[in-house]
Amino acid sequence: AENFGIDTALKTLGISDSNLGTSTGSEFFSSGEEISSYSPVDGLLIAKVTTTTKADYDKVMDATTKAFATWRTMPAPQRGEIVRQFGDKLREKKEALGKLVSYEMGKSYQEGLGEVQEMIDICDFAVGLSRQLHGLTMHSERPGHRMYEQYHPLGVVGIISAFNFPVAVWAWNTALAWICGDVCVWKPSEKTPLCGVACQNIAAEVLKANNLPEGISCLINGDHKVGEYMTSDVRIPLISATGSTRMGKIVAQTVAGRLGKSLLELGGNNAIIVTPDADIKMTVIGAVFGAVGTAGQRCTSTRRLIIHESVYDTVKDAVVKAYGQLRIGNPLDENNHVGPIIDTDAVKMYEAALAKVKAEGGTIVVEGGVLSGEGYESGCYVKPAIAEAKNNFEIVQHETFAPILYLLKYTGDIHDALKLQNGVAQGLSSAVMTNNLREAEAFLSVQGSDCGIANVNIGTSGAEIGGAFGGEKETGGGRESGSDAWKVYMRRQTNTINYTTELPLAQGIKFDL
Ligand code: UN1
Repeated sequence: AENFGIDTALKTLGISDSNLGTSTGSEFFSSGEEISSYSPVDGLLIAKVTTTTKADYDKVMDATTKAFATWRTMPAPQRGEIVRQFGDKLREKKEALGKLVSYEMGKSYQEGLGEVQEMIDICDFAVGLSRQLHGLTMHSERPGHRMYEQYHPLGVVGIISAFNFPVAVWAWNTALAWICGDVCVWKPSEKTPLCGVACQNIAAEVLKANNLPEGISCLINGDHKVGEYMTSDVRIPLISATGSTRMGKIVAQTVAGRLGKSLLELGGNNAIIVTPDADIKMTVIGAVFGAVGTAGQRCTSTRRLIIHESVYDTVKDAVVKAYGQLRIGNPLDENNHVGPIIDTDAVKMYEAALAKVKAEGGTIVVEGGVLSGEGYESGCYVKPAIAEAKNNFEIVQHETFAPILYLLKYTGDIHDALKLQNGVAQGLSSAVMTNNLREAEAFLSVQGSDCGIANVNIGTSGAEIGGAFGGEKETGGGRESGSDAWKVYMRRQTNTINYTTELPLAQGIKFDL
């Protein structure tokens, strides 16, 4: 169906009905079973992709290992030039790709465009970085010696990504890996395989135009069984995996079992602390976008509002009022704020979470529910809900990938709020809303938030690519994207050079022959 220009977008992205599957570059091949990609927007089949068999996978590994041998010898700034062209291609296809993200995954078109913008931003960042892969120079303790460190390409990077950011997370990894001299094998979520195909086509176009070998960017498809080919493969020194904590624990153990490196971006249970000194208007915007943006399916989605008792009713009323204005519907229609969640299994988890919070003694203040009728035929549209709860409820301790916001009340000072905020297993994103300098600094201090991301007067979601993205505890400890996150994609080498005719030993050790 011609749904807000989706057919044209599919054409622009080279998504046809036939033979989409495994790829080491421009051609697709596969002999595995088919995955059908249904849109949560209208429930219709978009296209089918074949899964990667072990034989297909070995073909991919042959191509990518071979590609690495040449790609790693290209000077980093020249690899940066390839990434620059890739960023330009993304600019050209931004609307089409944003539309596909919205249609296959269900987030609003605006957020789909935002996601592609994150890809463009990381390309720009990586281009600059391609001239800044610096190591340090140290002073040797020995005369006539020079000591320094350098960073070399690591090899094949295996990327496992989730449905909620079906294109950006791949780009964060790929753009950095490429300038670092690595080659990539990507397994996108089996819930958003066409986003994978579209990105692979864009990358392949650029690589081909530059006469680069097959295998610099590879695509494999399937569920965790296909992921396991990579996690257990000694030819892949780094696995970068985004997804649930459950998945991360399995990946971490498998990769550690062969002493490989893993970069993990797992679940969050993000809170905004609202203190007596909060700007209520800003709080409402941050909290509502954080809770209902991407229909509550970001790792950084706001799950808990920790509100001081003195402003509790004011904040609650304002947030409830804002929820009353939310329009739920086709995410390609820019009049809507909230699209569907990913599939009907996710709808069941949403319903179970609402039942659980009630059973544990919570009070629903904005009723949830599954929408039906015209425009909601896919069965994936749910109402964003709000419940008053306690931090120690089991369901509150748990990350439910759906638009459910828990209101928690605190008494006392910022440290009491921090106890609640840190009192969960996850440690991704956090925020405080306050105009009080002491509260803000306490929140950021050593006794403050234990998360990888801590914001003041900003919500929990919507991080910029320039910072390192990731979190602590059950979030997995990995850092992607900006700052010095590139270092994990390279191997570090310490070099000491003796330019004398003597061979003095370190630590002054005497060893005369
Ligand atoms: C994720 O949810 O997997 O900060 C990533 C944000 C986005 C990235 C989220 N820039 O919400």
